[in-house]
Amino acid sequence: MQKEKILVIGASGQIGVELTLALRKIYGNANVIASDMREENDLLKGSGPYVSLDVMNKEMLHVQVIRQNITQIYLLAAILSATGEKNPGLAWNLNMQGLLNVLDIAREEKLTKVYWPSSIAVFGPTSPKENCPQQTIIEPITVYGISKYAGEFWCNYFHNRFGVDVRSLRYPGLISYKSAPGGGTTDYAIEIFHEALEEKKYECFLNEGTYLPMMYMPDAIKATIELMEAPAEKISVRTSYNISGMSFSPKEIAAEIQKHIPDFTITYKPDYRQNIANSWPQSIDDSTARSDWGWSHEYDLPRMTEDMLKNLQQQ
Ligand code: NAD
Ligand code: AKB
Repeated sequence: MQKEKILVIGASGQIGVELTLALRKIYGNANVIASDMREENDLLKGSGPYVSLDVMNKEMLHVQVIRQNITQIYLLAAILSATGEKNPGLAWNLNMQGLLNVLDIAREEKLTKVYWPSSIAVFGPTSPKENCPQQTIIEPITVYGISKYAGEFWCNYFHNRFGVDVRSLRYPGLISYKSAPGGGTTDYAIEIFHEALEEKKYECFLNEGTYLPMMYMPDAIKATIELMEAPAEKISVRTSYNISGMSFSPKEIAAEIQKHIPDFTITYKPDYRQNIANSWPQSIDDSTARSDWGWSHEYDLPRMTEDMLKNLQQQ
């Protein structure tokens, strides 16, 4: 069997840090190369190789893939929804060209697998709000959502036309305590924990009733690894799979935190991110992922809240 050598691009980000550490446990530290445009995240230091890499520089990326005998790429470099609205051109360029560079190199070098995440941001105001299905009306209103939807079809195209084994998940908002979030609309659900512990109060940039699909990072890492390890014949979706963990509103997560910190208070001051959040579904139907490759989540709101507070207190 071919020995896998993995390149993680965007490894210093919110998902990248935890995914790199999880992959290193499975494939061995030396076989998972972390890379990013920014400096190596402290949590990665000493755990395995790191290279400085700009995914937009296709030539340098290609050189690294050949030099390091890379067989799989996990592409995590992207500009997320809220930051993307501040600089739509930049978001489109990075999110599209970065993916096309990786897919081209994967085809040329016959990589065994590629992972690229999409997002619930592909859905728009005309998609169903409740239990949004795998296949439905998809009319995103953010540049981030447009880039993710286009990216899904590029993945499908490279699979059908060139046989590239590229796999993808539409992550909901991800909640984690290890590394900071990178400029999304769902970031409030992380900020709220830090502020609850440090200030005992939080001013939320979404209004109290804004329900959004969310997932705790351990579930997201589990889903990613399970998808990538599933036999190819189990993968019926070559655009991107819906996956779901929990859904809650700012009011509900605040009430859950108050069970642990009774004097915590929340106020609401919606900004431009409210419009983005309003365009997304409130909950996701992930039955295709469940039946194709056995996906199931572990964390609900109470369990995630307890674990977040425990770990942040220890930090
Ligand atoms: P992040 O912003 O925390 O991390 C992205 C990393 O990419 C950063 O470390 C950044 O320095 C790096 N990067 C940016 N430009 C680069 C370039 N040109 N070359 C190399 N590296 C570059 O993002 P994240 O939250 O970890 O998200 C990772 C992926 O998952 C993205 O595709 C994102 O759209 C997707 N996703 C994230 C969430 C979430 O809630 N975090 C939800 C849905 C989808
Ligand atoms: C964001 O809010 O932009 C991300 C996402 C849901 O893709 N967390």
